[in-house]
Amino acid sequence: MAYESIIVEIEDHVAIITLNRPDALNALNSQLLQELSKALGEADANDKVRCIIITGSAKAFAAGADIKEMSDKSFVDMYMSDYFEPAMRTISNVRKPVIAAVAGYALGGGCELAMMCDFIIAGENAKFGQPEINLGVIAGMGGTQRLTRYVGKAKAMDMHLTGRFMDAEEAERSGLVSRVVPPKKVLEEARQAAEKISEKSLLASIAAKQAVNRSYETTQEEGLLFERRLFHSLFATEDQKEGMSAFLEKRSPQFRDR
Ligand code: CO8
Repeated sequence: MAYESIIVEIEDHVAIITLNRPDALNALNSQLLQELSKALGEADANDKVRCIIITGSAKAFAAGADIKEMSDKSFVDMYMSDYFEPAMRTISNVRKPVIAAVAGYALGGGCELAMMCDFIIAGENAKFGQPEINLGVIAGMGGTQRLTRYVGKAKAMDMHLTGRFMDAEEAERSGLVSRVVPPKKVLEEARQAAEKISEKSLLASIAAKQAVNRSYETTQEEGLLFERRLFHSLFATEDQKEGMSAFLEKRSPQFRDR
């Protein structure tokens, strides 16, 4: 399918999805989110792809949901269409690892989209924020829930109530992003991380992702049991035998996702 609001490239085992609405700082509208969720579904189903990167431009990852598209909508429009919900569900249910490579603004829905990814690599110029309060609304794509879990109540409340932006240094210090690099190196850093992930067994990567995500959904005891059962189940795979044999034989493993 030809996309208009995103660009999809597959390099080796990595699908790179670039948000591409430069005139609107990659604001997220219905079309972009539908295209993004379709592209993510295709990448998830593509056997060649082992890791996915979502990125934007040097100035903006995404400056939020498209205010022009939303401004005239009524409660009934929003409620009956369950605005953005199907796309958000698809995006956050991708099974393969997804990295957000963020340079510039990641605001509102843009910050929320980055948080739907498995981890965020940020450029030094990145700015995260939930400025919806300035528009007379609140976050609607998970910002009150995910940001609070990732950076804690104090900073989440501060950002949601004042609308202030968090720079990359503060975001790394607060646990929102995993790495900060010079803006020009954001995509390269994400690509290197994606290539490293692509070398692993995809079975183990998916299990790791599911287990970490489960920690946000359940008690520690249940989470520990879930982790243990996944760990046990990986002993049914050829990749576990290969990984451990390779270590003992002092060679690199050749994982086959079996
Ligand atoms: N929506 C639509 N257009 C936008 C958006 C946006 N979110 N952000 C920027 N643009 C457009 C501007 O209108 C402008 O277009 P034009 O040239 O046609 O006037 C162009 O992008 C460039 O923007 P600026 O001229 O404003 O650029 P600056 O460098 O001066 O400022 C900022 C950059 C600070 C990022 C500024 O553009 C800004 O504050 N943008 C809005 C940020 C914001 O409020 N985001 C939150 C939006 S609401 C939201 O995300 C809710 C998500 C929940 C949805 C839930 C559904 C269930």
